[in-house]
Amino acid sequence: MNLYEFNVVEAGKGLLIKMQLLLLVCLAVSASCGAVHEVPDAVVNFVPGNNNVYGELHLFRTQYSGVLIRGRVSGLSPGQHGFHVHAVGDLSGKCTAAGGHFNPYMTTHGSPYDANRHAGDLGNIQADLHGNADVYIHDLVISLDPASPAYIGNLAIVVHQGEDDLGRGGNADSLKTGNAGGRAGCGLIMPL
Ligand SMILES: [Cu+2]
Ligand SMILES: [Zn+2]
Repeated sequence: MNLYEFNVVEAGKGLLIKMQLLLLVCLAVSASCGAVHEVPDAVVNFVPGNNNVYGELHLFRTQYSGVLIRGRVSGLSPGQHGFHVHAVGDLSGKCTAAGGHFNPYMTTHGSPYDANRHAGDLGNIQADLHGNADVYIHDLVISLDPASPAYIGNLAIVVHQGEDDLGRGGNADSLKTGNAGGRAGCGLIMPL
């Protein structure tokens, strides 16, 4: 083959290798590559409650149902922190105006993996020694579809000072709040 033909063949090989690499990166980054578009469907900016919490979350509608939440919450104490969607999109009074857990199906409090859970029950997020919690949650109960009873647009996300016991605390409050304690910070779920 002449030099031109050689270059075409090599260029083709290069492209194939690039495509294979892209596929590998795609698989490595996310098991659901392609299911999630990069422009978020909603964002949350945290404001302080009882702690000087800050941070930003991006929320994505996922392909069939549910919501992917990813981002970082900072200004927490190290350890586990209850993390919920609350029923009222009002952050005033150090997050107390956000009301109780978002509960459109009138159930008891639980873990995200329980059949009996508030729609807003997203479990705990883990803060490191610097007080930063990286969040990556794919929940199938909450929704960013305005037609769903579990639509969370314009509601609030609250991060608590303590750990959510996920309904296993053995007392009445465990089945209401998870005994997650005060409200460290909160943010409005703003649809884009
Ligand atoms: Cu809460
Ligand atoms: Zn709850």
